[in-house]
Amino acid sequence: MTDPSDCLFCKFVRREIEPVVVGESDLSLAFRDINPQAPTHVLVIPKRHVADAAELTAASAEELADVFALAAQVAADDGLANGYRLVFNTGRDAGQEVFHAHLHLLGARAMTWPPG
Ligand code: DGP
Repeated sequence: MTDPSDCLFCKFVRREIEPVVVGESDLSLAFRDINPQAPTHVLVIPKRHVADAAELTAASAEELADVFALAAQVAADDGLANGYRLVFNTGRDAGQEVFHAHLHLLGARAMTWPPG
């Protein structure tokens, strides 16, 4: 497991490194992805360190719900009235690279299905 003191996204939460923050609650933080795959590409994370969506779900329904609520708030703020995509890459086969759970919010372009 990643040590929270070494975790990039924990450093964002502690503001040791400043991401481009677009939303925040007591439990969650939303910031723009450094390598955007859509005009809107935001990552929403629980402030507490958990590795992935499965761990987040097992740990706290409140924190899980808060991540989704903040994503909906950011989508509304970004004017994504025509829709958007929410993705938790969970584990290496899914392409997860950062092992602090994060919900991708993608929007402002038409999406294709299935994802690669
Ligand atoms: P995933 O593959 O699901 O683990 O997605 C990790 C995402 O994290 C990826 O879309 C790029 C993003 N990311 C990685 N490093 C940084 C960073 O330093 N700043 C920001 N804002 N995003 C980052």
